[in-house]
Amino acid sequence: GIVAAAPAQDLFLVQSPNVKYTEATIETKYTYRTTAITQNENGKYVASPKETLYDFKVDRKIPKLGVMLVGWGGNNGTTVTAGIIANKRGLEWETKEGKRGANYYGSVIMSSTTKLGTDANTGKEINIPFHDLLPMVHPNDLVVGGWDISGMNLAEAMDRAKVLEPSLKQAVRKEMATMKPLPSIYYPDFIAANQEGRADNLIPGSKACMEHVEQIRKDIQEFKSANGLDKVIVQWTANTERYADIIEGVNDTADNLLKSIKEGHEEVSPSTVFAVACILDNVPFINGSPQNTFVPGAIQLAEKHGAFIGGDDFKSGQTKMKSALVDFLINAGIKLTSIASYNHLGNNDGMNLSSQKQFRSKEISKSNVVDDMVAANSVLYKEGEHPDHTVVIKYMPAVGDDKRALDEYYAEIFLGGHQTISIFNVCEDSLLASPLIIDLVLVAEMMTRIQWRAHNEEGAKYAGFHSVLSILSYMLKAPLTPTGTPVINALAKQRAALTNIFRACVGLEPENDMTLEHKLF
Ligand code: NAI
Ligand code: DG6
Repeated sequence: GIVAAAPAQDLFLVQSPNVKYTEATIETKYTYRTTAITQNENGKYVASPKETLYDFKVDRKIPKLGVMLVGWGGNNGTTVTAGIIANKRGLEWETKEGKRGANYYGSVIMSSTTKLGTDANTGKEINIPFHDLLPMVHPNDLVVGGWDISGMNLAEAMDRAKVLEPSLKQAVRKEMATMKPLPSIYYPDFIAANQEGRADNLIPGSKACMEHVEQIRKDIQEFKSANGLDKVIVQWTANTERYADIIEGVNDTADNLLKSIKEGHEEVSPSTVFAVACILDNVPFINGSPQNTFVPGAIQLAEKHGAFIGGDDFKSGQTKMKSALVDFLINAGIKLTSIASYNHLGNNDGMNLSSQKQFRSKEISKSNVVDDMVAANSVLYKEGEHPDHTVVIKYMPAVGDDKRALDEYYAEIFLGGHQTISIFNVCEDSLLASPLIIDLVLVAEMMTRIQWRAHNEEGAKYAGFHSVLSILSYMLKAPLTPTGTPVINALAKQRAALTNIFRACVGLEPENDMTLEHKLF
């Protein structure tokens, strides 16, 4: 292997003729193996193993990173901020169940492991924290900021959220009280009318305009320089908006979208204005809510600027279970025939979703999450056949942030029998979503430091991944993918894509569970 510089801070080193470490980079020559299918004249599939050679280059310098949340004063915004402070300070606090300490449970990057390989002597699996696969930012080092239409400081907003234990709140209160969201843009028609009461921290103007775009760009630049940051990532964790109509000449192309913002067209949403501001400055923008922020014009603009975008809608509790369970059922050859998904919650998100247009955005993102698994099984489902699927959300103030999700999965088994699975899932919503916010930031940032090129192209320049970061799918209910490419909802596949792309960047084969070493001797 060509080891130019031992990776002192790294947990492992790859010794291979295809991997080269320099002070600044990890460079790999990677063979991507797929199977190309054609059909011959008899209609028979012909499967041909295919190899494509890529070069990957990883920038090893970990930047000082900032994250700006739109909706910083909300339940997710305050919870993730308090969580990072608690971890940074290694806090412990008393609860009725005894002492609890800060952790990053629920973060796939911080709290899950991945198999590095097999011990050459003992044959045992060696697993390492996911975070150690590549030189990633540590969440304790994140600088958090953001905007909110509500001007409450983060300590008061954390009380309003009713998520954290009083003893934990007490420990972070002083620092949180110094944090105040920047004023934001508020176009009342896009979120529920019941949100009006908290809109007291506003940039003037109630429809899209270039001044709003420019103000957001300025806010990001100022945050960056005030905190001495190398990079910023922006995430929408503000209220779910209604869908924007897609109108020819308005938001269908990048130029039309920019023109519509200039002209103050009423169909441009606040989240799209934030996305455009970020795209223009190459700041990665991730949408954690279900609305169609990324209208075709926004996607085209991102592609033009080579800016990273990702979305939509955090996949935290009920849907994460669904995308694991349905994957299991259908891959077990069990014919799922219906899913009834009901949930009630009592936080501000629930109140916003009690309004029909905003609920509709959520209903759409929660409903399409099994399509790929169904379509992949032509033994169980005929062309166009689909399990019944219904999604109900009710606002129930008493349960606060502790959403109750009740799901019934009804399936057909052997010889006309039935399997009925009933799930009662208490999802502490913001405690499930906060680690996803962190994962999205860490992965999106990492992707800004990975480049690729076709291996055999003489003098070819390295390029970044496609603007639409579908690698973020694991954390999202309705993954945005490059136009015309498949959407993968199955949780296991999403995790495999994330793991194996990261492995490829250090020259390791995809994780496989063949364990032939334990079977062929
Ligand atoms: P929340 O209602 O507590 O927080 C949203 C915040 O956004 C509020 O403080 C509100 O004042 C602010 N806001 C609204 N419009 C704004 C704008 N234009 N600019 C800046 N701030 C604005 O809601 P929560 O629970 O924090 O959830 C946030 C979003 O994440 C919701 O859209 C929710 O549907 C979505 N989500 C939440 C998940 C969870 O498990 N908690 C999972 C999936 C998605
Ligand atoms: C009720 O469904 C409110 C929603 O905002 C969810 O809590 C959120 O989208 C998380 O959904 P899920 O299905 O991933 O638990």
